[in-house]
Amino acid sequence: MSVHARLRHRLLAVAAALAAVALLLTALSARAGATGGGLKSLAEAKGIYFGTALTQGNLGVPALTAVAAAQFDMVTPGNEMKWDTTEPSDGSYDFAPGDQIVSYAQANGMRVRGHNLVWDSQLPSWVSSLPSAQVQSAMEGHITTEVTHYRGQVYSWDVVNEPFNDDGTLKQDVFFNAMGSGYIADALRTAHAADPGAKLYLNDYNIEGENAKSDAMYTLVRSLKAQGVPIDGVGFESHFILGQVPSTMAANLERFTALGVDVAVTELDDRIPLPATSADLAQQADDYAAVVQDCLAVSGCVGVSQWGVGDADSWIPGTFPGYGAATMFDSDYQPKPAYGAVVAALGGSATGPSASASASAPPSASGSPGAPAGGCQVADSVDAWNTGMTENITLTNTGATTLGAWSLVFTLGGGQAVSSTWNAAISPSTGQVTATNLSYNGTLAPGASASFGFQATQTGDFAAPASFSLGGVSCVG
Ligand code: G2I
Repeated sequence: MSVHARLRHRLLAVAAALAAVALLLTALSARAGATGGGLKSLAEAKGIYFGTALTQGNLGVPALTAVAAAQFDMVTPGNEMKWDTTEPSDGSYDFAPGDQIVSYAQANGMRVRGHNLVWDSQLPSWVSSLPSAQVQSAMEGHITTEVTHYRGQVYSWDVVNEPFNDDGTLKQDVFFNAMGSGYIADALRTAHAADPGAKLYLNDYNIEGENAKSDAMYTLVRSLKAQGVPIDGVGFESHFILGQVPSTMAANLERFTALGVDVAVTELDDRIPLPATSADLAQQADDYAAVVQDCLAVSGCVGVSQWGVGDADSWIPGTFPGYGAATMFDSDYQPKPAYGAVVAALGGSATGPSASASASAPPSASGSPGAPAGGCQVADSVDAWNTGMTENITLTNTGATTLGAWSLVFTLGGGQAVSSTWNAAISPSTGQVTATNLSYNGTLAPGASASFGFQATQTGDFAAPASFSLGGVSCVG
């Protein structure tokens, strides 16, 4: 071979290798069902962030960190910045676990929500048993040392965490008992002095809708603002139960922003009584979409964070026995319907899988592709607002044979036009349409279900899709 021919041969080999890598990466992202830039790039295009909680243990799980790095641009340490970790005994500090989370975040282009400085839980006993006269200096010393350590490295601090009882009274914890309600202003002023650049938050749960507890938080924030206390934001934890996202959430967030503070969804999850059915997962998709839509509807809502990456990492099963499946990713880090619904709510479409659906044939199982070989059942739910709607559909194979692929035909209401899809390809966008499985959800054993959905624009007709059929046979509603 001449020198030129050898060079050409080598270049071709390199080009072929690069093409193979590109193909592999495309296939991998399609399998993950992820949009190219993940939730974070869709969120950033809307002017918000999308975060997750991470613990030190999580950093050693490659499947978890792959999803975290691809999807999220904000990290909250799950436990590593809490008082019991950072100052387990008086004046002796350990920032190594928190530093590890911060390094991971920095290496992956993510910001950090510092969590948290003052809380009655995960509080070492040396603090809770201090004589009242020593509590203020212990609190101020802890805040000053920790905030100074992370100065310039955190986007925000949850300065006081969960100060309220559900009835709107302040918890009678060691801080309140020593200093009265003034401990909150004191904590905020102390944090501000240590890092004037960090956004300072109060964070709590069960304040997402309008109720006695959120009224109390509202009154507190209004009074802090009136006194010139440095407070920048309120965190709404958003630990929801399936189907119970409060309808007043957007209005509630809005009233806080009118006080001149940011708001954020800080610890989102949505717990399901186990085992989760496909209808539950469709409801969960609606719940997640509703929360994201509520944040997007409020101009001072700066971002949404989920509490943990996948169902395997969630605190829910340990704290609420019988409940789980609370996140957007299953225990193998595969996206659940809630993920697709959030993608759609953020204005994206799960293009990865759609693109690959036509390119790669679904794995063939017994039964001819698309033929019902028995029957089908469809459960659907629609969530409409003035100009749009989100629809989640669960198709169940009620026949006796396994389907190797499926194509579900149905009819949209007048004026509805599909703008984005998840877990299926849909065409055309109006009138009678066909939803076709993607590469990863074509196989449906008898009794098995596939959930998919779409977002549509509409002009006043909110009607759910109708006349479902599979292979020319009508499905049971
Ligand atoms: O409880 C859920 C969250 C509610 N809002 C504040 C968050 O900080 C809180 O997070 C959770 C962590 O996800 C859990 O991981 O806070 C729990 C404690 O209140 C954390 O659980 C604790 C366990 O209870 C301890 O037994 C364990 O030693 O985690 C500790 C560290 O793994």
